[in-house]
Amino acid sequence: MRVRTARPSQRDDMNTGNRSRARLARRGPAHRLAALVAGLLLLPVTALAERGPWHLNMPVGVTDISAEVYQLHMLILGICTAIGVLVFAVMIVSLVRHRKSRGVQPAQFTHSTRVEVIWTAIPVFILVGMAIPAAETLVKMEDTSGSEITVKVTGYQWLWHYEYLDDNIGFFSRLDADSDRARQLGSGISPFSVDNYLLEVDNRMVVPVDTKVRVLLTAGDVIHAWWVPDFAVKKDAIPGFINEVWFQSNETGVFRGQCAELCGRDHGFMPVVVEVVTREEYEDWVAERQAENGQPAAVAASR
Ligand SMILES: [Cu+2]
Repeated sequence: MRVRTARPSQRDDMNTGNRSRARLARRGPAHRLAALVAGLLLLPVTALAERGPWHLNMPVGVTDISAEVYQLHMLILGICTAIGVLVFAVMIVSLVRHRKSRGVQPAQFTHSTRVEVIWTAIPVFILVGMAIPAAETLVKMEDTSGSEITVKVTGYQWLWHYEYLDDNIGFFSRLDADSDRARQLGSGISPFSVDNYLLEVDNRMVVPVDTKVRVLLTAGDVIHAWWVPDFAVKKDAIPGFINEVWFQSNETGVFRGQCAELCGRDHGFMPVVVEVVTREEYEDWVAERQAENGQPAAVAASR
C-alpha cells in the first residue's frame, strides 16, 4: 500500500537547483548580489513552498503544533531582527556622528541609574513577552493525554524498532536497499539516481490521519533522537529512560526525518519515515501486519 509522496523527489529539486546556479554563474557579480538579496528577502515566502536543497527555514508542517511552532519561530525571528537592526543603527549613527575627526568631545559621566534601569527593564519585558507564547506551546507539546494509539520506538545502532503496544505489532525499520547500495564506498551509484536518498526505509511507521499518536521513545544502546520536522517532533531516545512525544497529522502523506543525535559511525543512515494514511487503510495495514506476525486479526480484536 503506497500513498502519494508529499514532496517531489529530491533529485528533481537538485536538478533545478543546479540549473539555476549555472544560470547565475554566467551573470555578473551585481546580478548575483541582487539575486542573493532577493533570495534572502523571499525566504519567509519560500518557506511555504516545497523544500529544495537550499531551503533554510523551518517547515510549516502538517500538525497544529508544527504550525504553532512555525508561527512562534517567525515571531521571535522578527523580534530578534528588529532588535538587531535597531541596535546596529544606533551604534553606526553614534560612531559616525560622534567621531573624533569631527571634533566631538567625549562625555565625562560614568554612571546613570535611569539608563541602567531602562536597559534592564526593556529586555526583561521582551523576554517575558516571548516566554508566554513559547510556554503555552511547550505545555501543549508535552500533553500526551487523550491519545488513541501508542507506539514504542526504540533506537539501535543503526536502525529503529517500532512496537504498536495496543495491536501487538512490532518490526524493525532500516535504511532501504537502494540508498544502502549507493552509500557504499566505490559503489559507482550516484546518490542523485536514488529517490529520497538516505531518507527511505524498508518498513515505514504507519499511522492514521487526524489521530493523536503517542510515541514512547527509548534506545537499546546509545542515545539516539527521533526527529520528524513536519510534525515538529524531535526528542532524545535514551537507554533506560522512556521519553514521550505525540503528534496528530492533519494530512495523509509520507513524512521523513532522521536520527538527530550523533550515535556512532552510521548515524547518518537511520532515517525515520512515517506514512500517514486514512483510517480504513490503517486498519487494513494493522490486519496485514498481524497476519504476517502469525496473529489472527480476530484474536487481536478480542484482546
Ligand atoms: Cu541514532
